[in-house]
Amino acid sequence: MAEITTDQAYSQITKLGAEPLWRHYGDLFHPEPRSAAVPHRWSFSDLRPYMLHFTETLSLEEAERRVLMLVNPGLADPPATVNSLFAGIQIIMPGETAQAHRHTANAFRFIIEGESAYTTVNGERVHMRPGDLLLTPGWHWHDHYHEGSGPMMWLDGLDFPLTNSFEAGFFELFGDRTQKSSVPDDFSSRVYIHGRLNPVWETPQTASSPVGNYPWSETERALAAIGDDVDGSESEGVVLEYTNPWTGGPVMPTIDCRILRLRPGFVGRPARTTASTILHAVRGRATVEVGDTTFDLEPKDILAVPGWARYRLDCASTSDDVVLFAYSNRPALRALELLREEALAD
Ligand code: 1HN
Repeated sequence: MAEITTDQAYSQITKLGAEPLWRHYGDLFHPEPRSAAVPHRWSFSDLRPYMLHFTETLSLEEAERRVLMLVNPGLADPPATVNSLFAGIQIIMPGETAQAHRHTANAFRFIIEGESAYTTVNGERVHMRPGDLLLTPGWHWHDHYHEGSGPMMWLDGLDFPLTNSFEAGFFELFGDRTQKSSVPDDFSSRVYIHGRLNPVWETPQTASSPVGNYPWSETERALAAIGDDVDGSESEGVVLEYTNPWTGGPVMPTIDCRILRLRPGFVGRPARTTASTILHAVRGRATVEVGDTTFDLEPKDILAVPGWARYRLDCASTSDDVVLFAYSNRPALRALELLREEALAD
């Protein structure tokens, strides 16, 4: 090679599509994870009037789904709520249908408000009430229908930031607007919800839980049965994971879902995890520190807790319980041997 200066060598390798690792090393390898996501709270009561506004101006024939995306200020493009996970709030009005489709992204809904809507998941009508957790695992057909009165709203959780980053996102319309019912209504929650009693005639079909709905009545019963004399976890109080009856593990391969009960006066021990988490306040008022910020969560608010951020949960009230719903990408990190979790000093 003819004599060239080092500056010329740098610019010429760039033209050849190469870069010197030694000039980028510190940007690529950090002693600890750095999350692009920031801690952030979305106020449900602030967003609710806009949800209602769009029910008047946008029909479900015009929108595939009437969803407000909760976009993390640090993760705008492509939009995500925390690393690998999405949160949105969906609204559907009486008589409306959200047409049948399927995608490789895993999804769930946690019901916030309203009754008498159902989602048809692979031919099974799954009815929803506030506090219910409904699953639509990847590549399951699903459409929503509201046969009740008043607005129906829920929190949508999806892992599409992950499926898209793997470049493994597929999407398909069913063709007909709705699926026909081909399975007894609420079949899966009737058959699979009994904990240690699983149906012997059924065989596992997918890595995800076969349960269409984890009803709030069962969740509430479990929390009540545990009672007040059990300590629970130092950081998260009485915390229960929704499980896949076939495996005892998470409900879907990339997302786990939990319910937390903080008793009045609970002061959590700080902790951190490489899992990125989204919290939703079901009942009561919680105070949550994430990194340097303290958030007062009102009922129905949603909070982004980025991976490896220090967090601490408090029950702000001394008379009422706090109940929080939490979902995270923990199962994906565990499968890749990237999960690290630790309690911190106060
Ligand atoms: C989706 O398909 C639903 O099926 C909800 O209800 C939210 C957000 C992004 C992409 C697809 C649904 C969604 C979504």
